[in-house]
Amino acid sequence: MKIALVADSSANKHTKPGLSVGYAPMKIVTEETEYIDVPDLDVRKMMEEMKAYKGRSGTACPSISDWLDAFDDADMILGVAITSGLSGTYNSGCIAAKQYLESKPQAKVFILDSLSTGPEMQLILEKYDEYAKQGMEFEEICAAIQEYHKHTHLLFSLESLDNLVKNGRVKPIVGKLAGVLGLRMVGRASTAGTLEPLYKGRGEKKAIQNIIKEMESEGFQGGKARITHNFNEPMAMELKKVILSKWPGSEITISENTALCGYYAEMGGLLIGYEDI
Ligand code: X90
Repeated sequence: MKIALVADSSANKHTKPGLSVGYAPMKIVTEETEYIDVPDLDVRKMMEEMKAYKGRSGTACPSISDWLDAFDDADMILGVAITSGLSGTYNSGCIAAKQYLESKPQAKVFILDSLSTGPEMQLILEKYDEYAKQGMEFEEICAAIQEYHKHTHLLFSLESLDNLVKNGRVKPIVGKLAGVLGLRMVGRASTAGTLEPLYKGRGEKKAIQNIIKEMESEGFQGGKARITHNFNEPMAMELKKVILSKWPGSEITISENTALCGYYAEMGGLLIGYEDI
């Protein structure tokens, strides 16, 4: 039986060896260019071009046929989508699933609404992979992943919320907090799958302290943490170091955001997904 792990590209390219994911690409669009969030897109070049670009820009969720391509004719499809609170991606994934089942009624498809994005989706994909490798049945996997999802979280640290505000993903008043040079906002994915500001402070050091404080109060106990960043490896490494000194034995990876998270988290932005088990 062929099993496919699928996600939209906001999950970012997965770096775990042996884990293969079919990505339904999101798009970043300007009045002149369309960047498709595929694994080999040059994200730095895109960010530089966007910085120089003065016109309007936005994003688009994967189409139904993008999802169907990612399903790859598999018999069991285990998927995860960016929060339905901010994107139509989950909805298009569900329509794709319905169409897929019409043409392949014996297949099994489940797509989880992550109520989050990026590195929290990586944790979900890794867990699907574990379940699939253990030979668990489809129904068992669906129940277990929803249970696991209750124990995963997303925090972020952003220097600018301009693209989120411009695209109506946060209220302008929230965006203003991070508008001042050197100020960083630390926030989390709310239970409704929207962006919830928690702290603002000057500099990366303060942001890291706030992230640690939040991880502790949400019950992190030295399990997995997945850090993704926008060309800010020093901050990611520092955060990893601080987590390890407080919770030795934590299993932490660092990787780069691809285009969708890159566009919204903006230069220097950092996301962290972690589990509280
Ligand atoms: O459908 C589309 O066009 C995509 C819209 C995506 C909007 C939000 C992307 C957020 C990316 C920024 C910080 C994390 C916020 C998490 C809130 C749940 C990353």
